[in-house]
Amino acid sequence: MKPFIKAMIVGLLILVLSGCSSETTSTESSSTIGSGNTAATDALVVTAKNFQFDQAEFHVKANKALKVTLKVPEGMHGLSIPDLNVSMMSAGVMTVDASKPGTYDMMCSVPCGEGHLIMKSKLVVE
Ligand SMILES: [Cu+2]
Repeated sequence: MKPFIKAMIVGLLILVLSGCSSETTSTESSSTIGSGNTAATDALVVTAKNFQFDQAEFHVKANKALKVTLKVPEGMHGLSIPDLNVSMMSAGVMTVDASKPGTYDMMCSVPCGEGHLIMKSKLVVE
């Protein structure tokens, strides 16, 4: 009886684990929002959470008056893009001159906790 129960538990575990991993792969493919979403947009919308931005790479079209929106649904975060003079200490909207194509560093500007130093993304101005 005991080995049978053991086998059932192992079987269940395998079912649960494989269920989990297939879920992970499906969320992974859909959360390729990260670097997969490379279509350049007219405005920059960034969501900051503990402890990452919603995309590893943001793509925008070169724009003399680029609207930058920062959303902070979780924690305390800011957004800094030094080369574009973006400095936001909390959620908000600002307009910046992003007329020069290039790749810009983005980082969190608020010491938000243990993950602060890894809160980095890239902004690609096309
Ligand atoms: Cu931070």
